[in-house]
Amino acid sequence: MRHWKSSALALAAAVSAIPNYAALDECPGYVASDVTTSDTGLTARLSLAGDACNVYGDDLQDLILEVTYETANRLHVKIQDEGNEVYQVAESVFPRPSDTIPSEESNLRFDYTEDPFSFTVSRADTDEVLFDTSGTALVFESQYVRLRTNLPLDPNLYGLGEHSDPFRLRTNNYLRTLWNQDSYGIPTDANLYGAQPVYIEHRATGSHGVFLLNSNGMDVIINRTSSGDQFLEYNTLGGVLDFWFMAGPSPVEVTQQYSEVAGLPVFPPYWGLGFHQCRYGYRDTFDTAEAIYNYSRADIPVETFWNDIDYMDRRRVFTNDPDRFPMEQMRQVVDYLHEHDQHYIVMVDPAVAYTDYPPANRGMESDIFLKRSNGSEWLGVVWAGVSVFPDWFSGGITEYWNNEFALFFNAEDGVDIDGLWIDMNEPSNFPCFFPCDDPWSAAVGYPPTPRPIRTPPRQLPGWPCEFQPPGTDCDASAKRSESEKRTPTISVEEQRAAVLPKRQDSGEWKGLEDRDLLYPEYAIRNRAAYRTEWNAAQGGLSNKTVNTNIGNADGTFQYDTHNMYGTMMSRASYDALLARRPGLRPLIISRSSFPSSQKYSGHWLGDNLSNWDHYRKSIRTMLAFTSIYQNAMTGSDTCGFGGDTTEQLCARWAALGAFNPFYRNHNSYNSRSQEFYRWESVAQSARNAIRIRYRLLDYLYTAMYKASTDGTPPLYPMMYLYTDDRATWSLDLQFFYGPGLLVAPVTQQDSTTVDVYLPNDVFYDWYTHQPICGTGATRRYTGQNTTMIPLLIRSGVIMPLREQSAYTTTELRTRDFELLIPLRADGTARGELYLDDGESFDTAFSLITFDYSNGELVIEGEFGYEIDPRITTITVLRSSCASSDVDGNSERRISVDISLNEASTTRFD
Ligand code: MIG
Repeated sequence: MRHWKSSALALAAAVSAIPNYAALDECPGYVASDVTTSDTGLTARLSLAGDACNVYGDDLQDLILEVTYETANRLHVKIQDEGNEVYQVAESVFPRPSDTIPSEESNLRFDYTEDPFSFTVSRADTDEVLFDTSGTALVFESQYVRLRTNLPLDPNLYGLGEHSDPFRLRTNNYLRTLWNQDSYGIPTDANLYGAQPVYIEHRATGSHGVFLLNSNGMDVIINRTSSGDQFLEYNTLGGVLDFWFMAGPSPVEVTQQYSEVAGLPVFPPYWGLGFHQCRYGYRDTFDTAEAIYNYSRADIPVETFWNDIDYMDRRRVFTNDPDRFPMEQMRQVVDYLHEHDQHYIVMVDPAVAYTDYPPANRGMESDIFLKRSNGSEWLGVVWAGVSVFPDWFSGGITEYWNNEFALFFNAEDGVDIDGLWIDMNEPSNFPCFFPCDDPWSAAVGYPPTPRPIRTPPRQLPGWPCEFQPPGTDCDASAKRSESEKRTPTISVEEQRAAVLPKRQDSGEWKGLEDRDLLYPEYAIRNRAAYRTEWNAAQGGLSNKTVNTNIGNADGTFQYDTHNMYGTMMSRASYDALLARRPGLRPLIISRSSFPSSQKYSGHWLGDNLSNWDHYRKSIRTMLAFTSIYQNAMTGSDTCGFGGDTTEQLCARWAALGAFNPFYRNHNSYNSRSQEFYRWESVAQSARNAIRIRYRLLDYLYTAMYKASTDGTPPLYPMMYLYTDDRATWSLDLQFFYGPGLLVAPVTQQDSTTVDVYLPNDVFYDWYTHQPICGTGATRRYTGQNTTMIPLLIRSGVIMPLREQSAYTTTELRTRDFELLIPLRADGTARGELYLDDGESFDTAFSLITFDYSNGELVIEGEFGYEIDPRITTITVLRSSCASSDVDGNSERRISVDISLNEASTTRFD
């Protein structure tokens, strides 16, 4: 421990948002020596070039530079400490690629200057510099690492999440903190639930990407110097500089190249792409069953029903409320859903109630919870009251987590879930005075007294008397609401005394010793730390989370691994779901994320609000996840989570949500009910949009398959498809759903108009099939009432559609196909279709290509999965936008009977 700060200093540090540049200017930088070049890269020693500046910790004397040309389009540059002690992300959590190629085969080139050390990454063919650290000293200290790259003025930068800022980032005075945080209301200019230290820069000459594998808290600053020079600067609280540069040159290629390092997204089961209904506040099984029934009565397809923490007994994970969600009733609901080809999902939180109940007791016996230095469990406060937190690094965690899932989610006598929702895994910890040394007094009120939601139609055991119908035995229910306390294994005094971190194991990559793991001198701008006075006064990193000086079983500390907590929970949960249903692809939706979490879970965008601003923002944040961070299965809470939605907003959002890969209506316990059947216009909008989504479901499924095999994004921001058209570079209110469908929702309240930017290309209206000649200008869509959403078909992309929609995806899979063939000006179009059983790993599949030109449709590919449905209609759309040899615009519908089990060629004259 260097020293403890007075709280006044901590306050000053917490609110100072930017690095002390004057002090950092004194830092000597490094000088390179012992350069060894090989076929595939180079290594060098970097030595501190002068007197240590020790601005935010101690300067490290000797560093090692390692440069590896990994593929033609991927370059790895790593700067780490010579002693191999500085914390690095464990290989077991994030395995690194081991590819190498001869440097002369690379499209990227690494160059360096010895003294002071700096480097550039350039395009090998054009010498264009993409990354350039010259002019600003590298600072590598025990608790602070700074690296700056010069950039062209006003660059087009995307990524660096999770945030709700515009898709194209601001370039002036912009600071993005990466530190996972429970973020109700998803404010802009703030760190949110996940950390995604990757960006894409787009230029007229092409796109490239930069990924920094570092899980420490950091501020990334994009700004200009006083003399107007543009830069991007990493300021981390530790870790090493572990960069991958991706050459692109298209944005799609950049993100594909990124997936080779960070991993490909999970391929969700087919049913997972159906519509999901959820809410916080279904207060019992009857309430849940009623909503399921009301959906079917309103004829709005609902594929999956969800229950939130309401089902738990006093909010304890792996329990059910014996009165409101008794097991036999839960099982009836689940049976009913399964009998109707529908599905069921519930939430699991990481924190386990520190009370005398089996999941806590078993966890304690298996020693899998995070601990203090004195060996006692570290206690925080979450929904269930005083809680302990799983240590995902502990040796017994897989067995523990698998076992809890096997027991509670047992198909024979438990809750037979089909998928999983994981929340609070930043991890979130309720306010407790920091350091959190008396969780019992902080836990007063948790688990919360159930709140009134609506007037109660039936008795609610455990609820206060005033919310019960007449005649309720209030004494009995009051008894059950009293939460039992576990006798703490240590006293409050001992908790207080045990604030020193446990001494870490020595060894590679575990982290330098003697760091201040609670109050690092450089204070990242953690929103929870600086937004409210209380938080500021309490210091930074550990607010609303597990104390950062708590050690993990592998000898690392939360200080270094915090940002990966949710990802490790996703991985453990993925394994647990797989163990209970071997062979079936798990569907998990997680709130927290980090590079590689996409290998295990999809993501919802957290606690947005039911307002127009958040409706609009849902698009840009979704695009960043699906199209940069490789998290294909992403969506926001349709109709909004917090606050009360309105009929108009919910009608619009029902349609927009249908074009999120993950489509779920969810809201908060005290918000007005917003199931789609609650208003006729919303119901109508939802029916329309779901019908379109379902007719296109195989097209989406094919896009998700591709995402999971080669990283092709399932959604395309406009600039991904029209990279040369500058007008597209900043667009984030319209986007492509798959490669061929342009979604352009009305985005303003009380408006029925939307201006859609159409690049120079041929489009067709989805509804009328009328050709629309894009000219690089906006086109106004008027008269769009709240049940409508403008959709345009991009010419050239053949879409396989189901002839009809259905109530469930099981029924949908029996429908025949229509092939929609929107011709380019040159009379050609191509498309793809992936088919399999919809849920198994390593199963028989078909991957079919459709190729249309000169009036001939060629169907080829692999035909491993046999299906009965056939192509029964071909619809060819033709325009005269750019071609003189087509006379007039035309649509041709032809009845056909073409098998999807074999190759064929069909001529249409
Ligand atoms: O502190 O489980 O983002 O979707 O409904 C709130 C209750 C905890 C936050 C999630 C939200 C969920 C809620 N959870």
